[in-house]
Amino acid sequence: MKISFKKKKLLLVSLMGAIVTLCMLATPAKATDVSIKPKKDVYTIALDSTYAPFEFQDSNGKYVGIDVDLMNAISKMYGFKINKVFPGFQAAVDQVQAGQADGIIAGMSITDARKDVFDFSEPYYETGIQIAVLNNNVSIQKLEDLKGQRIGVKNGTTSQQWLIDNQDKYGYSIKTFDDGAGMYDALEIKDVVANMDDAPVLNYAIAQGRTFKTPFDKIPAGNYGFAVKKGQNPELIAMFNAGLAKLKASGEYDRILAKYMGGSEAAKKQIDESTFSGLISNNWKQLLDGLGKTIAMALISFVLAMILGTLIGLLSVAPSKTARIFSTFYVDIIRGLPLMVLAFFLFYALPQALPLLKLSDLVAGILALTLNASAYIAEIVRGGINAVPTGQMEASRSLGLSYNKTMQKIILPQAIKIMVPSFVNQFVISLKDTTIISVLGVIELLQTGKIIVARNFQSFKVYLIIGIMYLVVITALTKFSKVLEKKVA
Ligand code: ASN
Repeated sequence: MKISFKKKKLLLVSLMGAIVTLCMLATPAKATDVSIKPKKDVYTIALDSTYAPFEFQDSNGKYVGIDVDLMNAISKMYGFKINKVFPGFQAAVDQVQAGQADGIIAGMSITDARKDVFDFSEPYYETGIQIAVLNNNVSIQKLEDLKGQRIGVKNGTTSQQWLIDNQDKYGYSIKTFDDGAGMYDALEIKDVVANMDDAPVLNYAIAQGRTFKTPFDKIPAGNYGFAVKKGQNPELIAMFNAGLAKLKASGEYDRILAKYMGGSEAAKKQIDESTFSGLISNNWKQLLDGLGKTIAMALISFVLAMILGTLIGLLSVAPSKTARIFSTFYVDIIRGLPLMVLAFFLFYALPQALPLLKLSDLVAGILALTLNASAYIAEIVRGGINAVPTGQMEASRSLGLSYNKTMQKIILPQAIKIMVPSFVNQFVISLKDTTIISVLGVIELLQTGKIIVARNFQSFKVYLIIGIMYLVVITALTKFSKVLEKKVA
C-alpha cells in the first residue's frame, strides 16, 4: 500500500502530537505545581535524638531547637499537625526510608548520595564538619597527628563519610556511635581521642560547658535540608520551601536562629543540674514518665507472653506429634534470634516488605518483647509439666480421666508450683530487656536518661539514678514474688 506524502505528513504530525501529550502526562509535577496544601492531618517527622541547638530537650523536658521551631512554625502556617519522633539520626533516616515517618529534619546535610533516596527542601542552614579533642590535649595539632588514634563519630553522618574517605590518608581508627551523647561521653572519658561532628553542634556543646576544643578549621559540609523519601509527600517539601521563604521574609527565621545561637536562651534559663538534688528536682517528672513506660511495656508484653508461651508450652507436651513439632520450631526460631534483631526486624524491615505492617515504635517494641519472652515461657511450662512424674498421667488416664481433665486437675496444679519462681525470673528479665527497645527510639527509662545526659553531661549521676530506679523496682518485684510463691505453695 502506498501512502501519499500528505497522509505521511498527517501521520507524522499526529504521532508527534501523541508523544508530546504522553510526555506531558508522564512528567511529574514540578514543586511549584504541587498544591501547597497538606494531604493529611498529621505528618510524622523524624529528628535526631539530641542534636543541640537543632533538637534537644530543655530543662523542662520539652523538645526545642532550630529544627523543632522551624517545623512547628511551618506546620502552623499550613494547618497540619506533626507527630515528632526523636529516634536518633540513622534511625530517623531508616524510619523515612521504611515509611514509618513522612519526613526528616535532623541537621541533615544535602548530599549527592542522599539525593538518590531523598527529596530535599531548599537549604536552611550552612554547616561544616570539625574535629574536637579534649581541652588539655596538646598532641593533636594537625590532621597528621591523628595517626594511630581512635576517633568517635555518629553513625550515618557526613562526618562518618569524611572519616572513612580519609582514613587511609591519615591512618586513624574509627569508633561509631548511635547517638551524640554517647560519642561526647566517650571523648570525655578518653575512650576516643577525638570526635568528628558538625561545627555548629560541637561549638554549641563547648559553649554549654563541654571541655573540648576544635584544633582545626571546619571542613565545608554543604547545607541542611528538610527531606522526604524520594517521590513521596511532595506537598511537604513544597510547604517547607514556601514556609521557609515566608519565615525568612518576616524575620522569624533570624529570630529562631538568634534564640538558639546567640547566647542560648535555653541555657540561660537552665537550673543547676550538677548536683543530685538539682538533677532530681528538675527531671523527676521525665524519669517517672520513663519508668512508667518501662513498667507498662514490661507488664503488657509479659501478660501477652504468658498467654502465648503457655499455649506453646502446652503444645510441646501434647499427644499430637504435629503440635510438638510446631512448638519446637517456634521456640527454636524465637530463641535463636537476639531481641534487638527481632525488634529491628519488626520495626524497620517488615514494613519495607509489607507496607501494611507499619508498626509504631512502641507496638513493635512490645511485640518483640512478647515474642521473645513467650519462647522462654513455653520452655518453663514444658519443664514444669515434665517435672511432674509421668506415672501420674498414666494412673489418671487408667482411671478413665481424659487427657484434658488430667492436665487441668492433676498435672498443672503441681506444675504451676514448680513454674512460679521461673516466671518471676522471666518477668525480671523482660523488665530489664525493655532497655533494648530504646534503640527504636521509645523513650523508656534508659532513653530518658540518655536524653538528660545529652543536655547536661552528668553521665555519672544520671546513670546512677537510673540504675537505682531499676534496682528498687526489681527488688520490690522479687520480694512480691516471694510472697506469691509462698501463697501458691
Ligand atoms: N549533620 C549530620 C549529617 O548531615 C546529621 C546529624 O548528625 N544529625 O550527616
